[in-house]
Amino acid sequence: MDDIDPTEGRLHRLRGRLSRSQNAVGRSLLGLLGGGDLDEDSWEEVEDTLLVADLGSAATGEIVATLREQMAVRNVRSESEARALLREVLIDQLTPSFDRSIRALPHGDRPSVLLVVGVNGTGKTTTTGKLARVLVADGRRVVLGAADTFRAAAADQLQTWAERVGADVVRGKEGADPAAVAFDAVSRGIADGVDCVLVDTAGRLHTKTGLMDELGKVKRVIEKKAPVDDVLLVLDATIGQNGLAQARVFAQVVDITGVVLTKLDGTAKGGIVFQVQRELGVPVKLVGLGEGADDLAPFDPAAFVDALLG
Ligand SMILES: Nc1nc2c(ncn2[C@@H]2O[C@H](COP(=O)(O)OP(=O)(O)O)[C@@H](O)[C@H]2O)c(=O)[nH]1
Ligand SMILES: [Mg+2]
Repeated sequence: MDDIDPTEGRLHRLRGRLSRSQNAVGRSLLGLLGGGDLDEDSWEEVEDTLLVADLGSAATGEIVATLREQMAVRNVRSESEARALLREVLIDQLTPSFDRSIRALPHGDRPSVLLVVGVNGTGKTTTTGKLARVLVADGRRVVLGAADTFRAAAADQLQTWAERVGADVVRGKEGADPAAVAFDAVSRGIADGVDCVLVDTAGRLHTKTGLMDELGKVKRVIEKKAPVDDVLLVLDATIGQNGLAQARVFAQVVDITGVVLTKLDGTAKGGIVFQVQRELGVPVKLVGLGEGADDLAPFDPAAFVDALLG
């Protein structure tokens, strides 16, 4: 079985990767703000930089307003003063007070249940596998439910992840009812007395009503057995604004409790984090920073902003 990297300090280890992709935003912002006393054109450029980085108009508007006010109030004149102010304003926009813990602790005689949802190819199965590793490394016993029954390959993919860390997988036949597989996985988790059941689901287009209804059913059927503690929506950071439209629909169908933003290693625009949290009112809990088995990190606003500013 695999050795698993300690989860402690992971974000820090992965920070180099994040900052490489994010640096452009930080550099241009600090370049503009660094000298203090900006003219209107420069403020417009600050605004454009934030918009291009996918922060969205609402967050951008607030950030620019606060920066304008505070640059004057604090009489910011140097790059280090500008950096300190910008850091503070950006962290504040990310709502540091959100509870970002993964609700993977068992309840007395019942395991916790986590449901992983999202559009096809965003990284649901990979994230489920990576998360299982983190939990196993933390000493938890985990069962994985392969409720993506559209293709046998999907369950095989999850099974490979599970075997690498010694977790059990519950799967159904190709084409089986995903809700039934999810129910079986939770039943198994209860019978085996594990700490946590992670249910991977099939990717579905948020525009397909039938598939979205099916997802709602998966959740309801699980709840006949045990409450769902965390519903994690997996969003691909590289698709920017589109992720937001997806997020809205998923949130309506299954009550998202947290977001996993994958492929942050592949974009210079991490700004979608700001928009998603703002729109859904739920925290980004985890970020995917690569294809490696241990490239999943807890989201931390301060560390993220530090990476953003380079
Ligand atoms: N670069 C990068 N690739 C990722 C990340 N997360 C997932 N992937 C890749 O995205 C592809 C689709 O992942 P998969 O988990 O099968 O998506 P699913 O259809 O949502 O289950 C795979 O090639 C993964 O290796 C990430 O954080 N960074
Ligand atoms: Mg999958």
